[in-house]
Amino acid sequence: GIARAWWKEAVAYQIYPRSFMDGNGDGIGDLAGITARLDHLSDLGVDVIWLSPHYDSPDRDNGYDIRDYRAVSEKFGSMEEFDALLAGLHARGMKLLVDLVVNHTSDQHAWFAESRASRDAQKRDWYIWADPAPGGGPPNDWPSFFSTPAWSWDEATGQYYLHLFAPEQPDLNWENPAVRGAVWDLMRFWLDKGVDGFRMDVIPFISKTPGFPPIPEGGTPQKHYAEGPHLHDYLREMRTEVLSQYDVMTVGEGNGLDQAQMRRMVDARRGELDMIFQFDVVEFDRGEGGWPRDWTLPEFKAIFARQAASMDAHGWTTVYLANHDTTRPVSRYGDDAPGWRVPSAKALMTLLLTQVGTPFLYQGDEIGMTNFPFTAIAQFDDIAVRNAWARAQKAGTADEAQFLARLNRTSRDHTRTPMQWDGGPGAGFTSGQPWLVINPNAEAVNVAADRADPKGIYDWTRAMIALRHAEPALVYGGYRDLAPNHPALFAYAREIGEGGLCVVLNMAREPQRFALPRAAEPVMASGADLEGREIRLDGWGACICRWS
Ligand code: TEU
Ligand code: CA
Repeated sequence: GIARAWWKEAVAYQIYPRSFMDGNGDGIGDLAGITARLDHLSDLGVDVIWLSPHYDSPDRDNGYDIRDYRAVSEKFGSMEEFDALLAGLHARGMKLLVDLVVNHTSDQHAWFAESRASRDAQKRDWYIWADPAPGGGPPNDWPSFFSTPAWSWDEATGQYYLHLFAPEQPDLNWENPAVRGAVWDLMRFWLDKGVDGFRMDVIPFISKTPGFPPIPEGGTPQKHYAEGPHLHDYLREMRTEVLSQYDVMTVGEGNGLDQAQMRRMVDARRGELDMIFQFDVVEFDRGEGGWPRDWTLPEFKAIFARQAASMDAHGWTTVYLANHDTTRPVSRYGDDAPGWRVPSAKALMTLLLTQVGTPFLYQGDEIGMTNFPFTAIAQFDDIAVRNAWARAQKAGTADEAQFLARLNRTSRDHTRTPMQWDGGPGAGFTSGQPWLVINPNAEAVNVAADRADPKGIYDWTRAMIALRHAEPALVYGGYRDLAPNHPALFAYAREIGEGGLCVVLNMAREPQRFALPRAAEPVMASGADLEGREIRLDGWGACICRWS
């Protein structure tokens, strides 16, 4: 059987601090704001909070460019307010994961200033410097994730430095033991404060192929830095040096990795990470040039079957539908049209909370927040958008209408708009001018309105979390897709031995009927009922039964 662990049984919830709750009216969410809203989280029943970066940062990439790993962002508050948040979570029985962003730092980090000072600076090899290619230009053809080359020229010292993301996010040189030691130190700093673990940003990318070879023919540049030659050594060193001394949980991003590679990072016998974010669910519907493509439900279901199959007694995964890099699940996998938003959001919450892996909810999805209807490029904040637009303009290919159409279905800013607490001004998020646009539907779609509705999404989500906590089969049970080819129904069983639960979701508007393969009792239903062995489902209905 599977060894029990608190982090396998937990339900996690991601907070993007600048958009959760503004405590002081400057328009930016902050730590005091989160602390003021802790009852929202404990009422919901979540066990673990993942807090996106709360550190001192020039915010080129909204905190994923860290200037000082041991300081709290002035925008978010003080170290005292961090301690108060942590104490408030612990007092309510919740745990806190902080974000560990150590593939790169900000270019304003003191380490980078020292590194770029001169070619023989003591910290020169804390970052990745290289001479121009023999014919001139960058050392190789790797692109960054933000529409520029991955190399930037440093005029003063006559070399290029590597950045897989923005030029303001230089990559650390993990080959250097002093760099690793500094990372272990900053991890201990937060662990000694009592944080309960880390979410690890682009952790598969920390080890680069020496010599920086060009992109392989027909391949991708990730080949040379996702699961690079020393990734597993570094992760094991991290466990020996740091993690093994604390009872904590770790979750790594799995970007750029296939199933076998991800599996190596979370196999408990290897002593690396506890669980991983698999990327299929947030990448499978992207086609040419990042445009959304048409997809079918069997494709979607196959992702969850693969996630389940990738894990066994020795490995663990997560399940999630959104984070701060995606769009809103109800607009993406559900149906955000009037009349369908609420039932489809409930169906998606049911899916999230009954699948294999530790579930991660994203803020606002518990009330079915939707994508934002962007009408102008000026409304976006994300560096990914700004850089892509700048590049298109430079290349003379900028077509604003087309660009907007694509971003309305793909931009990361859809999940970054402020949390909608009530229907008042500032959506109850701020008494000031919000840092990012607030969705015009906040008047109707908000926490106060949803919680006042006994058939609301929040209450359904709370009941689903309670069910997950009560039913070991939902955590440790096996996974069986009961109708992998059905075009509209998602039906599966979570079983331990002979017993277990069966989940049937209608993922479309047309009513459906589903004949269960064996007798069952209803457990929870929304827009569905069980008669004999047949489940009748309204559009986007959801039903959970227990095998008799
Ligand atoms: O994201 C890394 C990642 O998975 C990318 O695919 C990201 O979604 C893409 O760049 C979007 O344009 C992590 C963080 O979650 C993201 O917010 C940061 O921008 C990035 O690392 C750099 O730290
Ligand atoms: Ca604030």
